[in-house]
Amino acid sequence: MKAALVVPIFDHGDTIGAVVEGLRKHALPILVVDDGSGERTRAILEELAEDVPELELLRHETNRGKGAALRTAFRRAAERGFTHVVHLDADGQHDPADVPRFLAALRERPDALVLGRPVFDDSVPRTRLAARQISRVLVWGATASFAIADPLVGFRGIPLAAALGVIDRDATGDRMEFEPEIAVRLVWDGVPVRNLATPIVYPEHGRSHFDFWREYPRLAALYARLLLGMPRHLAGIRASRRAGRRPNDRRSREPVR
Ligand SMILES: Nc1nc2c(ncn2[C@@H]2O[C@H](COP(=O)(O)OP(=O)(O)O)[C@@H](O)[C@H]2O)c(=O)[nH]1
Ligand SMILES: [Mg+2]
Repeated sequence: MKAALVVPIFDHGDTIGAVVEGLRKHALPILVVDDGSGERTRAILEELAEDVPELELLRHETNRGKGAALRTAFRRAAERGFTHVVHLDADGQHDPADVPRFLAALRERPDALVLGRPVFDDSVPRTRLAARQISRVLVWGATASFAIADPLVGFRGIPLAAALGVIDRDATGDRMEFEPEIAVRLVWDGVPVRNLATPIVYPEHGRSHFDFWREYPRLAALYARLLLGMPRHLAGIRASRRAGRRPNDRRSREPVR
């Protein structure tokens, strides 16, 4: 396994420094995709790229969306010869100290998709939890399984060959709908899933670009498409269930620390 770390970023200049600092401890190449951030974040990223030799800065000139940024990162990582990436958010909601657990899970099952299973503290807004619950149930329907514990999580271990198989074949969404979509499509392709408990915090002054009214129609359309597509993919779903069986695996339910 040859792994790199990936961070998609849009205007999260205030938090990226600490995230990169946390990631450097793992001594792996870091790919940061600046998805058309404004001046301030752009300047911070340029400075970081100068200070951190193992950091490669990729840029979209205009904002194209988190899904588009992740696709850029996956393609670049594969081009550089990496077989796997671990990606996490730039806004400090994920704990870089958990990266080795994602790497260990990938090493143990190089063919599997490793998803964070969010462990929230009291900082999580109630409305977010409710929206997440709806997403989970819809994705359980679309995969006819409980393989995916949380389809919206942005802390993941990705087997690149399988992910490129999806993004080179299917026109996946550009924005926040990309993450649930690729997870479901990987399950449809027979890829087993491991869910790793990991903390997700909502910092007091945290800024989210998740605009409910902008994302909601996109997510609703995606879930409708996925639910309709499910019957055609039952064979793959069964294969992943046979190969994985991970959601019920005690190891995948272990608490963090
Ligand atoms: N590349 C890219 N990243 C984005 C975009 N919007 C958000 N992000 C990044 O995706 C991650 C999650 O976004 P965030 O706004 O925190 O959404 P939330 O955590 O779902 O509320 C962060 O690392 C953001 O910097 C976007 O349009 N493009
Ligand atoms: Mg966030």
